[in-house]
Amino acid sequence: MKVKKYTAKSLPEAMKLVRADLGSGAVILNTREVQAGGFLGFFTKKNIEIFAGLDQDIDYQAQKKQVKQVISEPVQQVVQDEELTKEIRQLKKMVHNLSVQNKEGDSYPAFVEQWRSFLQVQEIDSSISEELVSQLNSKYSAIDGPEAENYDWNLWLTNWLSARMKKSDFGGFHYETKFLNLIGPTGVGKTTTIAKIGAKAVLKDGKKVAFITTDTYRIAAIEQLKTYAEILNIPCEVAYTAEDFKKAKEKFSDFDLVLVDSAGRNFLNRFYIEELQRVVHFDKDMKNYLVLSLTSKYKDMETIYSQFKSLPVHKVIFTKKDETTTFGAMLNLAISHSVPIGYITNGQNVPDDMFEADSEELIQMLLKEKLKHD
Ligand SMILES: Nc1nc2c(ncn2[C@@H]2O[C@H](COP(=O)(O)OP(=O)(O)OP(=O)(O)O)[C@@H](O)[C@H]2O)c(=O)[nH]1
Ligand SMILES: [Mg+2]
Repeated sequence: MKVKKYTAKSLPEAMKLVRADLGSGAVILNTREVQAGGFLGFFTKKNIEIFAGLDQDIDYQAQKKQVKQVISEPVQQVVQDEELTKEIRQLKKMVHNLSVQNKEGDSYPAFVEQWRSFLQVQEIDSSISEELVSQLNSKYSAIDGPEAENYDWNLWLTNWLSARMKKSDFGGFHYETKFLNLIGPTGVGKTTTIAKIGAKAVLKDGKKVAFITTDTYRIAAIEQLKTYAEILNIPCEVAYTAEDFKKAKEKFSDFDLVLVDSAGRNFLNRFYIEELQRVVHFDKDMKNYLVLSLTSKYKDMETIYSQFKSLPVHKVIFTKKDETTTFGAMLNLAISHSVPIGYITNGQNVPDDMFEADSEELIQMLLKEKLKHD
């Protein structure tokens, strides 16, 4: 490139000189103010100096011609547009597959990152999700290309999660023992769920059912269970002491199912578990179902589960599915602690808003949320 210097009194004037000399293809490289004339620093004038050049590698005339041609040849324009669209599509795909840096510094394609962020939003425990995402990444890299777009990733994830769950004991209570005890934190829906299970046993299965409540902490709690008992026309005993509890058990020894309600307490505190054990005799003819609300935090659920583990907990019931869109906790407990899930409740209506849990269905509940996430 040839570079020339132009000096004028003002910038517009200097630009005029450049344009006249080099034409509209001129490139301005630098402009500066300079002092001109004067005597001993007095009476000086300000001038503008422009350094400009003409890049001879760029054939402006040829470019002009090209533009004219494109305008005068619409067919060629269409071809060019199609090529451009193709290029944009390719670029989009490249961006889609572009690697992004994750927190741990590992690098996954955007497709895998999307799943990773979804699993995080769903509160899948990192001990599970990291392994899942790493294997998903291996699978994705192995397939690669357009086939990856059509691959049934939902099925792949279903199989992966399903293989890690202890499925043998999923589902509801099938009269394997006489006594079913529901325990869990305050307000999760223990009493309502007892009413739902009791109603199903009486109305659908035609069983002889009774209630025992050890929740003498609140008067209203006794009334609540007694009301359900009256509606179902079944007996209900209140056990204030271990002796009362033993007597009630004996009284209902020829019943098909005895549902035991208990007071909701802050079971993060072990004291309340010991308090419960003072009244309820947790022997082997009793199944203990831990009731947890899906609206709670997984870490708290895990702590409560660990506190109760020694009873032991035979199954978990998850309540209030209708009040959340986050289902990771269910899968975390089922996978990390091999806890079978008995029922899921999804509303306040007795007895309708409850269904028996099935491992495949739990996974589908999670995957349905992926559609909303994308
Ligand atoms: N949205 C929704 N609400 C529920 C569900 N199950 C129970 N509930 C409501 O949760 C509230 C508490 O239910 P309870 O059955 O009294 O809970 P609890 O665990 O026995 O409570 P405490 O005995 O006080 O610890 C009530 O308003 C129920 O109607 C459910 O699946 N979904
Ligand atoms: Mg209750």
